[in-house]
Amino acid sequence: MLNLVLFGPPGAGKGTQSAKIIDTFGLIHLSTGDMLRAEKASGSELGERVKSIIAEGKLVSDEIVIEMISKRLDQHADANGFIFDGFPRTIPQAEALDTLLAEKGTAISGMISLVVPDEELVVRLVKRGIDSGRADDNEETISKRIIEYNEKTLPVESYYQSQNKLHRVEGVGSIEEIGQNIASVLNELNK
Ligand code: B4P
Repeated sequence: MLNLVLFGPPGAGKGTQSAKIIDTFGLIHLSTGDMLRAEKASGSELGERVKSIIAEGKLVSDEIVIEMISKRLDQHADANGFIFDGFPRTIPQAEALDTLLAEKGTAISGMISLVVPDEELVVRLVKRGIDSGRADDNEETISKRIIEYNEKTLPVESYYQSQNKLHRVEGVGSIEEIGQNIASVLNELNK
């Protein structure tokens, strides 16, 4: 199985690059951001609870996102592999993912960490906010998301580095070029 963690700050291009990778490598795409937005849109009780957390640029609780991922892994028991997009975002989430995969006799193959400077992230996300109307893509919330990322999420990169699974990829350039650089890493991991 090829199980990939696609990592990076908000707006690094995780969602954008996932779309390309799933087609090429036949992986199941699990994006906690997409799952949480679907909950919000459905008007469920969980959706109501996470709405204000996302609007404030904070992270949703580990318990909620781990439960969502666990359910999806069970639903796709016969998958070729998974791409985890925007998950894990904290060390407890990374530890929980290792446990869930070990229970299924598999493990993370590697982490791709997209490297993008803060100024570029703000430009991209403000533009997306204007184009798509996503409520958390405004300058104030974007700054809070970047602070939250630096405090709680960045340590996850070291977690995978200590397992010799970290692969940093330059996240500035054309979407195609970045996609090719990611594909070269995945081809190595898939051997
Ligand atoms: P996410 O949905 O994961 O959002 P993101 O980090 O903003 O997006 P991503 O990096 O995928 O950027 P994209 O490709 O779209 O999270 C949203 C919120 O959900 C979080 O703030 C948090 O509250 C909550 N959440 C999610 N997962 C959680 C978890 N595990 N634990 C707790 N809370 C969680 O790219 C952004 C823009 O850049 C796009 O407009 C794109 O077109 C553009 N772009 C992409 N690549 C480009 C390139 N090479 N050049 C120029 N522009 C590019």
